[in-house]
Amino acid sequence: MALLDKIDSPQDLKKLSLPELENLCGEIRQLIIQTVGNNGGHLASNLGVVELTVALHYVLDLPEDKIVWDVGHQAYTHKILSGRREQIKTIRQKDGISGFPRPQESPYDAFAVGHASTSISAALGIAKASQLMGKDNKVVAVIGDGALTGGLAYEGLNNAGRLHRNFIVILNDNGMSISPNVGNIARYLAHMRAGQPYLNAKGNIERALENIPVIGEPIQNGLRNAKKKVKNLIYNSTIFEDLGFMYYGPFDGHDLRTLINVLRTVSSFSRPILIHLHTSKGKGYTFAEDNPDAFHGVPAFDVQKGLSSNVKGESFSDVFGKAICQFARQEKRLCAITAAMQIGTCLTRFRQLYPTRFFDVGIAEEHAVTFAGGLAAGGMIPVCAIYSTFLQRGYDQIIHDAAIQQVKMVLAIDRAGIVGEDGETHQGVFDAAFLNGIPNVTIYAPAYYDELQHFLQQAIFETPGVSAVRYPRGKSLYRPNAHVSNCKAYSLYMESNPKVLLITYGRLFSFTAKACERLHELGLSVGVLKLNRIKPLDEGIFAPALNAQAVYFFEEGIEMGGIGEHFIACLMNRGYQGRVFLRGIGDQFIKHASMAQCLEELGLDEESIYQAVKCGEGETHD
Ligand SMILES: Cc1ncc(C[n+]2csc(CCOP(=O)(O)OP(=O)(O)O)c2C)c(N)n1
Repeated sequence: MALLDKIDSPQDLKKLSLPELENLCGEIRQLIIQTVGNNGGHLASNLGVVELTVALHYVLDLPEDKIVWDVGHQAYTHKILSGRREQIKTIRQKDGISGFPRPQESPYDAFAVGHASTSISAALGIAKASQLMGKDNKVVAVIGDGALTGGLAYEGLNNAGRLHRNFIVILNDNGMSISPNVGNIARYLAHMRAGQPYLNAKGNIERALENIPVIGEPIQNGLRNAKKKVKNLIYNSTIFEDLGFMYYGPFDGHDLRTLINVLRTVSSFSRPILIHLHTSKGKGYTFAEDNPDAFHGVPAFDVQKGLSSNVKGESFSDVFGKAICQFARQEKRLCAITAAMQIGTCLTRFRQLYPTRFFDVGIAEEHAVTFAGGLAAGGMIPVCAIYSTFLQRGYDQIIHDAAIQQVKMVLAIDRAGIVGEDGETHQGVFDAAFLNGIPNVTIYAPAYYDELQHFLQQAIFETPGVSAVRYPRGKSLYRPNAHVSNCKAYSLYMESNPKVLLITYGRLFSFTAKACERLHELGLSVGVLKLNRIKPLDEGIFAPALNAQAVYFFEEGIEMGGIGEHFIACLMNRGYQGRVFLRGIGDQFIKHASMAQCLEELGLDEESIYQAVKCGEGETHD
């Protein structure tokens, strides 16, 4: 890593020649591949923006100038070049650096990110603030073609087009979201990239750049002329120009020389600019180039062997994917909707079997929910499979376009609870609380695969209104032999009328049950109430709690407004006088670490649950 060892800040980069910069890109790629091989993370997207990031760091004056990365999953090169080269080996690990930009981590990270399509709006706000404060720094938003399928991106473009200052949006177009990109904007971009007239025009642009050794006015003219040719040959104008941007591209996003020249040139324009780059996801690592969707986000893997070395095993998402195919065979009105997460939510098989009833709507969770509302109003039974964290985007839609409509739809909420390494922006810890207050919504919280299948079936075939079935990331955990789930609204484990009642739902049942077994061995009268339907709470649920001397509620979700708080309020309303203890997630965001480490830190692992009850027990009994 001869060159990279010398780069401690973007200033060091500026000392390198173009060939050195090109070699540096190779070194960065190796470091990223090795790091993701060791730690897991987002590989293909990062390999696609190495040259772009080097060019940005080379041309801009960071951290005075600002780069806002969309999603932020592609910012590894940015981290490596901005003083975090050594720390990159700790990425996504407990106490290490985050897998996404975080201003708390570095002044080079302009905006915290993890969810898609925010970059243009955030960068516009930063640019406007600079303008109001009399600064003339450059502000750049880097957005992928996938993130450009999200409505927020257009809200940003719509407003940014009116700006009277330099404002650069870089469209990193690789034709891929996680899976191949969808929708007509994707087709439009593909047409711009690959159409015959474009190739001629692209040749002209590249020739213009090739032939002009100096930076500045001549290149500007070359770009303008080439752009006019593109315009005249194919379009009256591009959508971006209609929105008030000067459009330049498409350029080869791996051609460092072109990138540097184009960036230098447009940096002097006092207008919003959109630079369209064509990049390859996974560039430089054959396994990822051949299979960019599989290498989008990966667990640790053997760099020499690729992903084949990983044996994954069944997960909740797999079980959902199989179950929904089975139900679709029985029920012809059943539709499945994903917001660009076909692979993650395991809907690939459904797409193959029922292509007309499958909808990948792009990174558009708001649309997904409202579209589902429309499908339901039209007589279909939609199932929206969305990760808990991304469903936050669709909150008003759940209220306004689903619950108020009194239509029947199912929200299959994947990654509900702690997700681990993706960290703050991705933890699925809000959904139970934010859904709990919405009328006409039923929420199921299965802890095991058969329960997921059962409650999904119930939601699809029986429950009226909006049903949410929420299930965690990964595999099902410990299941006590003696506990036979009856798939009712709740079940009791160990003792049906214990003095100490532990209450929980979802994955935490596994830990709570184990803790309960250990407490039982100490001779305590203790049992677990497992909630399967967390909204509405069944009246029968309160009887064992009212009889207990102490009630402990453990929740893998936020405490404030959560199910535990609601349960305890219900208990108090019924005159409960015993001791109550609630442990959920307090007023904080949960940083990246493994799922187990996060749960331990939150006091929601088996040992912490055991200790909490063991220590509190003496006060209430004897
Ligand atoms: C609101 C939201 N929904 C879903 C995701 C999951 N997600 C992360 S990256 C990604 C694809 C992004 O594609 P693109 O913007 O083209 O970037 P690329 O990875 O291709 O470089 C998706 C769907 C997300 N981060 N945010």
